[in-house]
Amino acid sequence: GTPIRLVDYQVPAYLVGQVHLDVDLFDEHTRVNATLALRRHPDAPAGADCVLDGVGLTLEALSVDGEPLAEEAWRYDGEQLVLRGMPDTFTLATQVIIEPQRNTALEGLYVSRGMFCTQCEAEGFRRITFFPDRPDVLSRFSTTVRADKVRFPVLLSNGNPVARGEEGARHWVTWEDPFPKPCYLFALVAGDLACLEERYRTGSGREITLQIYAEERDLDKLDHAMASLKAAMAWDEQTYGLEYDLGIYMIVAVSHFNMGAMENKGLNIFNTACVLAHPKTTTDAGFQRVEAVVAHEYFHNWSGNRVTCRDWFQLSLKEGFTVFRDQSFSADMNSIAVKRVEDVDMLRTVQFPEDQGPMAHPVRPAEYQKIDNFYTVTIYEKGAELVRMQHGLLGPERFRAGTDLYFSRFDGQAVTTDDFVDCMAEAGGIDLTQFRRWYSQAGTPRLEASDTFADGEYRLTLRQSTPPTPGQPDKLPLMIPVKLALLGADGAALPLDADGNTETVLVLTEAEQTFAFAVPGTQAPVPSLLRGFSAPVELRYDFSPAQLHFLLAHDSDGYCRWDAAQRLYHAAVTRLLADPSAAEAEAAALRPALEQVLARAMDDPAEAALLLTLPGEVAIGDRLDVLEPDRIHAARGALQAELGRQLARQWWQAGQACLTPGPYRPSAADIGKRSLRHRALAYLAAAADERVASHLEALCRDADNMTDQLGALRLLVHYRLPGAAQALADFAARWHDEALVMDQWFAVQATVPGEQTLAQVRALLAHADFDWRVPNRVRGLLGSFANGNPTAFHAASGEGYRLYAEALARLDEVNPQIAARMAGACARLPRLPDARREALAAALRDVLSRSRSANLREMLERILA
Ligand code: DPP
Ligand code: ZN
Repeated sequence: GTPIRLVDYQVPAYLVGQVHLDVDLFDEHTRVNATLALRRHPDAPAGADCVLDGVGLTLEALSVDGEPLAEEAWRYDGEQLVLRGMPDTFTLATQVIIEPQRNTALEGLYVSRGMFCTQCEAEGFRRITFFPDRPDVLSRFSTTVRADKVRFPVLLSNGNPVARGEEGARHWVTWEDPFPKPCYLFALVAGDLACLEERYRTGSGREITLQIYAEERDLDKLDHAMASLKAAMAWDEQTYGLEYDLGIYMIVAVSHFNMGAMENKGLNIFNTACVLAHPKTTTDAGFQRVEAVVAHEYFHNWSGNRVTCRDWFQLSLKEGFTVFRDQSFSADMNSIAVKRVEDVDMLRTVQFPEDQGPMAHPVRPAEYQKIDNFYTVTIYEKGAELVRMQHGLLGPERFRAGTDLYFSRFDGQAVTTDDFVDCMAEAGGIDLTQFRRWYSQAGTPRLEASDTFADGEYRLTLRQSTPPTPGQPDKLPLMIPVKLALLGADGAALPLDADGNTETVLVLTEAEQTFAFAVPGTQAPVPSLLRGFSAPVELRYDFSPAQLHFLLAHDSDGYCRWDAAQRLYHAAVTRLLADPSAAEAEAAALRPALEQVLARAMDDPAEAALLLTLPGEVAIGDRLDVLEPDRIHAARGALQAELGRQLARQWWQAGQACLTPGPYRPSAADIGKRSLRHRALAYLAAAADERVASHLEALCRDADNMTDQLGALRLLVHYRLPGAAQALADFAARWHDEALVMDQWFAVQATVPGEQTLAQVRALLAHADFDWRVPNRVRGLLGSFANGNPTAFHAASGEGYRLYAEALARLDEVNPQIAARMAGACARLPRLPDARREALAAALRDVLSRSRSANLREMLERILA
């Protein structure tokens, strides 16, 4: 297809001031009447056509200033409506028919379990009515929703309800949103919904009504989202000085949803997986996800809605910043160190591979075919790292001055990432010219560090380089903040300057630079590098095992402790790949480090659990030149089993010490304990400890919460322990009415290591509870299979690839966005060894030849390029 390019950006020919929508919902179709007040953009060329987007609309009526339009003055090709010879200002009225009941792509207006709902970001609004569907057209919306009053008692849209009425069996409500917004923030809901309603008083004393809507059966699963929303509102007032701006804030839970959630003005629509939470059905990870996503969407009210994006190349303007905000919020609500490690782990295991493969793109891309394909970890998580680096360079006070400037200067406007960086540079009084390259240059920078110590001087040399990425062969040096401490023999950080500071930020701007420090004594210090993961780079430094053990024991930086442990584990697994018989010796060598972590584990069980987690099979594979999933599985498994055996007593003790008596609470403290306990049980399961199977069976059967039940189930099934089959059957019998729990049941089975799982995945695809139209179910089965089961997905027979390719083709007919997203799991193709690469390429070429959607085609073309 033809790409859309950033350099081609032009202002829209016409803007829309006021828009009124009248949406009449029926069983077979929906009629949408739209009235748009259009005016020519002051900077648009005179005489330019008025172009409105509209995909798959059946046009029933069209008038300009109340008069039907002559045939030759307009044309509609199924995607765009072009009006010729229009005056500078005019009113356009259109009437169209759409069919939400048949909309399985879940873009625009659709039906989920009998409820009408919308998803308009990025380009769904054009499937509802004719409109300039681009984020730089900001309009004031009023919306009338009409439907059967018995089946759809709740009728919602953005803003405030201003009028309502009845007409026989039907009723209607009119909503008005006082804030001009781009149409991607439009939302509409009609359904038979229950509601949890509470109040929140802002810092300035305004009372806000908070409503969370869900199906009646889920009403008891809304308390956590409500508490999270209030916490987020208070946090944003305190941290950024930002208050909510309407009198009402609504969230609606929807079962069929392509994304996690959507920040529509005043009316967020959420995937049930990101809003429903109950101890019986939701894991600790689920509770934390709800807290994070509720906050994320709330924070968008300012970073996204009040100040929005000029065009979709600027997507990270709102997403990178808002992820940074939600990460900071979650850190404050739980643990700063633990949250940082979790975020870094995800960045390194998911974003780095994206940045090193065929999908690599800058945080501000230069071109795309389907913007839906660019809701990526690079735009979101790497984008957040760019904001975090600016926060680090400015310090908290000047960063806040920068955000104040940004929100006041651009309130009500659609702007660019450059505008954001301008505010930071201005408020921070620093030159960020070179820093901007982070936005335009793709790829993960490599940072090589080497050092010398002589005559009381420690010299650290840093070299940077960024490998080529598609379309960007040559890279320029970036501005890289490297936070550093030097640890003395006793493990304490040495003073680095006359003021006695023990931590500093080296700002690397050249390809290579050397930094010198006076260090008393005769012993070389141990460098604590890239503290807090101060830049999203791959750090290479030739740490000795002794240095890593030392950092793990003494470094006061949580990220550096964790990174030291990860380096030790990677090294051990790498040696085991060469000599599989050495598991016992490798485990014995790691043992002192693990024992020392376990000895002080109760100080911070959550951190201990992270320190005790071996890198996953996928992450190990990503470090190797040749992917050998079976050998990786065997090597990692042998190490885990040996550690389980050699430390069995300590694992049982840790599990015991981490019991959380009393009712389940999703507090950071209890979550940490459960996480360490399950880590310990995983080692014991790997070791096939003689008591572990019955312990897990009992936990899976009797626990009062989903974290314990599901954790136990996964270990039973993945380690093929006695009782696994029965536990799976019992679990399904117990939870078959809870869709979100069953998603996990599918995922557990799809991730059992080994080629024999392929038959199981095929069986599950044919299971009565599998549904191609429910993205959560598709992700649960197919997503976890392809992303989390390397031994099956990459089976030497090529069968995993064929199965997956068939599924992509099938999915593409139902939901192109999800099909394209799932295709991302194949992006490691260029790194596969010959036979596998050919097998996957052949399977994908076959899908490409049949693919109907531009979404899936763009992904496959990039991967196969
Ligand atoms: N709803 C998605 C998010 O919040 C897209 N904006 O990230
Ligand atoms: Zn977002």
